[in-house]
Amino acid sequence: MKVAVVGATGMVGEVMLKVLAERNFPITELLLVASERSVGKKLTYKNKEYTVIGLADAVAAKPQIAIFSAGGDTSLEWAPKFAEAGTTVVDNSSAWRMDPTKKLVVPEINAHELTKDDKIIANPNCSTIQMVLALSQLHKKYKMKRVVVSTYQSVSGTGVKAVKQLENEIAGIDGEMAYPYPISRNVIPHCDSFLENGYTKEEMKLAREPQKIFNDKTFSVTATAVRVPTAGGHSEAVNVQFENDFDLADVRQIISSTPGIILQDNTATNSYPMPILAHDKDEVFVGRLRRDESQSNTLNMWIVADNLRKGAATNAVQISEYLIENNLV
Ligand code: A2P
Ligand code: 11C
Repeated sequence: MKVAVVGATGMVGEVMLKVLAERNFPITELLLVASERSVGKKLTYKNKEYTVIGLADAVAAKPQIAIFSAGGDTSLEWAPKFAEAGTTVVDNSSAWRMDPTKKLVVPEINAHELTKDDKIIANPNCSTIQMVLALSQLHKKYKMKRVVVSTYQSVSGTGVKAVKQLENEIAGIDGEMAYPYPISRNVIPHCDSFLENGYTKEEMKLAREPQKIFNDKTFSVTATAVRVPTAGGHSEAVNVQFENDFDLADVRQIISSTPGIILQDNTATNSYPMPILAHDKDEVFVGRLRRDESQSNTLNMWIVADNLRKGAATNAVQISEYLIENNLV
């Protein structure tokens, strides 16, 4: 496969290269692409040095797959140009997610919907991916009615500047601020920008993307997204009300047999998911499973995943693997 990684110099791009190498992705030719600022820069993949190229050169090279993580504007402008040249784009930005002509894919849930005609495929938001994966098999069995989610999101979701802000604050160094307030020793109820309805964009992604991924509008989601001073992963407290009653032992069994999920739920040994345990892992970790005693058919759970891995790079690479395995590129 001739593969382009667009945004290769970025934070997700770096993890993308790591994941592609770890999974031994079948690459015959690799194109590392970034903005004009980075053209000529050297990057390493599997101990080999590559020179960063620009987008126009990458389109002309006609890769079979281009994995994008270069921001929404770059995707809006360039993904169609790659698609026109015959390349299948797997896009990590929010640019195409809610476009009704594009599929929004978490491979374990809906990759079977993909066809050869899907030339631009959207990767969901990181906090959406871990939540829907944890809920997918429970939804199948018990049918979700309403989800209330509160997130505790890692600074790595904002980018390099935010990671640096946290590091500087911990070290007592004055530096550039990614957030309007200090993040060390603080939590900020503000992920991405505010919308007219009073929610943030991140909260609306959590509310809207799951319905598209499950192709089901019969349930609703409401979210509060909060930034916390952690770097290794996003955590989520999820309260889910089902149409049907469930058995907690059965819930545990379903969660532990869902591909891509690890059940970490033993209060006797203080075993529960945390960002320090999920960091650099591809799986989604689920724990603190308990019945909501205030309402019927309702479950409380705690979900953690590395937002740069399953929340971004790993999911995009898994989509690309599915395309190859099923002769869709
Ligand atoms: P560059 O390093 O040249 O700016 P991050 O999310 O960590 O900021 O990374 C964003 C990635 O997207 C980087 O690889 C960045 O390249 C790339 N990028 C940003 N703007 C453009 C653009 N206009 N064209 C191509 N790549 C872009
Ligand atoms: C965050 N979820 O942690 C964001 C980062 O729509 O892909 C990714 C934004 C997106 O702030």
